[in-house]
Amino acid sequence: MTKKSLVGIFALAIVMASSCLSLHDASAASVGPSAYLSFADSPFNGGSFTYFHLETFEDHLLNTPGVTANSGGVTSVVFGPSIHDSVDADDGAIDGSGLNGDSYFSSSGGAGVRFTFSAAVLGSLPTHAGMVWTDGGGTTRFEAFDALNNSLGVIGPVAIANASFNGETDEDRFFGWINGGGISSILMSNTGGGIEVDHLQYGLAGRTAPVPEPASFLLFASALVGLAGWQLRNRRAGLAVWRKMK
Ligand SMILES: [Ca+2]
Ligand SMILES: [Ca+2]
Ligand SMILES: [Ca+2]
Ligand SMILES: [Ca+2]
Repeated sequence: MTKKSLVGIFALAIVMASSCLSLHDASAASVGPSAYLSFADSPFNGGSFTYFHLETFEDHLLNTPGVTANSGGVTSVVFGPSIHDSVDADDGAIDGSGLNGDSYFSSSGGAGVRFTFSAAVLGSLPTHAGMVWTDGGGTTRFEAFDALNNSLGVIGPVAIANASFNGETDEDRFFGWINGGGISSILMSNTGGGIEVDHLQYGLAGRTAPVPEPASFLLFASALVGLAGWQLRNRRAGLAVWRKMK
């Protein structure tokens, strides 16, 4: 093995190792905020997905597969039977009010609500994830995280909240992210009062097989380095034998 090819193997190993440490796909992009009165307004509506889940909370449960929340609960359960701020269409009529639908509520808007996805349950982390902010105070902020839990970026803070907490839907906005390398969680917060969100949605697009885990990339890269080292040792041993024979 020549010195040149050894350098090549080392370079390849470094590229492979570094590619697994950065799981931000070149096509990664934020989506929104955009006005949202029904799923027809979703930027993800009509996309081609291997799987796609939409949680409207109209069954009063957070029970779409492979997702958990770090705080709060379904509004009708943790807040009470009235003053819900659902996505407008969920009560059967786009009429400027979400009072008769259900949503997801947490009492600390500042801490926000983080939804975390399970690759084990879903087969692969979603490449598309988002939710609709429906109520709260102050300014609103959305953040998404990649497969290694590094931030993909932040949308906002944006001033979208009106001064009322009575189910109005003209303030409701969709926030989301797309990342080919997978999204592990999304976090929504606002600076005043509680927070209410709805239409949590997430899907896998653009690939059908799971992305190899970082560990296997590292294993492959270190195997290449090991092979290069073995070749180098063999070459030196060969040279020593050849010199002795001379
Ligand atoms: Ca709803
Ligand atoms: Ca309505
Ligand atoms: Ca609202
Ligand atoms: Ca409001």
